Amino acid sequence: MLDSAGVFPEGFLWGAATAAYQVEGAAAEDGRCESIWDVFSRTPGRTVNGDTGDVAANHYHLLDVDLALMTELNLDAYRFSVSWPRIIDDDGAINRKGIDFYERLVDGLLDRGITPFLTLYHWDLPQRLEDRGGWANRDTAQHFADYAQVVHEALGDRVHNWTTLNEPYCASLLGYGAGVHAPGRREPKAAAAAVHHLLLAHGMARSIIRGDVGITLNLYPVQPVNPYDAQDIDAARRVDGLQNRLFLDPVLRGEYPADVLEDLAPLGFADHIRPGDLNLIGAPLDTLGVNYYTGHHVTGHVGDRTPEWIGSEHVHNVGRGLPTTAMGWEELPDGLFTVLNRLHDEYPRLPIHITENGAAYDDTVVDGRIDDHARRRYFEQHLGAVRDAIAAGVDVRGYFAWSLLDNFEWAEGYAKRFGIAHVDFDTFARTPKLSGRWYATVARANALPE
Ligand code: IFM
Repeated sequence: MLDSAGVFPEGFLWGAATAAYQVEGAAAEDGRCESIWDVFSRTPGRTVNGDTGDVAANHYHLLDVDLALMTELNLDAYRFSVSWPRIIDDDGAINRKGIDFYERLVDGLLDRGITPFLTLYHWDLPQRLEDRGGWANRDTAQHFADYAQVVHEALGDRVHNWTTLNEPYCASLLGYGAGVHAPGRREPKAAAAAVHHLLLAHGMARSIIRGDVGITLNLYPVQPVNPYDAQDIDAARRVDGLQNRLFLDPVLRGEYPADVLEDLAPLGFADHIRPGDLNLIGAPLDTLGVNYYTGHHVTGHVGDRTPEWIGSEHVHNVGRGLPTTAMGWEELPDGLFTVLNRLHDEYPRLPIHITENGAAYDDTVVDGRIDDHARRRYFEQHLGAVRDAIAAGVDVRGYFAWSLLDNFEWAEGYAKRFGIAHVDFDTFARTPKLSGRWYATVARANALPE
């Protein structure tokens, strides 16, 4: 519990997060093979300016610089993802050089007293597996479990905190349904299959890994535009179903929500579920990772209502006149409190880590400084919501700012900057922004300023 207004519980972890494809670069070095994001981003028209993660923030070559940056920012913990295509080569063999990189990273963190939080899958599926159907193919779950075992054998003696998947919603529905993320497929049936196979992969990996194991979900409060309008109410139910409950319920309760199963029936969703799957998927976890950015305020008066609706843009947001970030996402700090309280009230309770929270803004560099007051305010407001949730009894153990560095923001390329440290993409110089320096003081004090 909190002892005074702005103070966080003792031992609360202050971290920052990145993901392999977004920061590492070195896409064709040391035996790394192609991922779906290499292929997708090189396909004309898929990313803003045709940007790719080939070089990204050059983190692979600037590891020591970035470790020093973490120390400068007073981080207790660093959340990163392992690149599957660096670990297993196209012949299915273990790539020692890929493992070496993560050993250097983990050892460097431990030497500095920074706790590693390792995510096994942050969207960079090896392209060779996509060529065999990707996440729409059940076999991919077994391949993931085999890869998880390799990483666990290499790093399990030093890494205690494990996340199986990051945001399976995006990997399945945005990648295979809406087609705006890799592999860029617009196949609602494949998207439905991908949901289950990703969750199965989570369950299989969970049964292998020892330590503190969790999954990271991107969660949203969802409200109907008109709470008295049946179509808006149903849209809110469906969006909440797809974004939140389709992932929370199997993982935390061992069952899919009945209404979502019904919505997805025309896509043959249930045909993918085999006996025993939900026992694996619903095996108890040690923590839940929550990524939070914004909320949804939805209408049911526009959009596709055919059985294939999950393949289209299925969230029809209506602005509430709130400030928005450069992504066009409404700033809704109270929504983080709502999400955390909902977890506390409606699901079996377990420790929670906020594994991502942050915002893109159009930063400007003036005399070498990036005075990103809007981002600082965003962090302050959202951390206030976390603190309020803890005061209300929710067991939140840590918070990871997204992101440590400006990086490759997927389909948005380098046009959107989320870093608490600025990256000059010509020189790769890192400069802590005002928000980063502020975050460092909060981390050191374990408290928000009065
Ligand atoms: O950059 C992404 C991250 O990879 C996953 N969560 C949301 C972030 C901002 O869009």
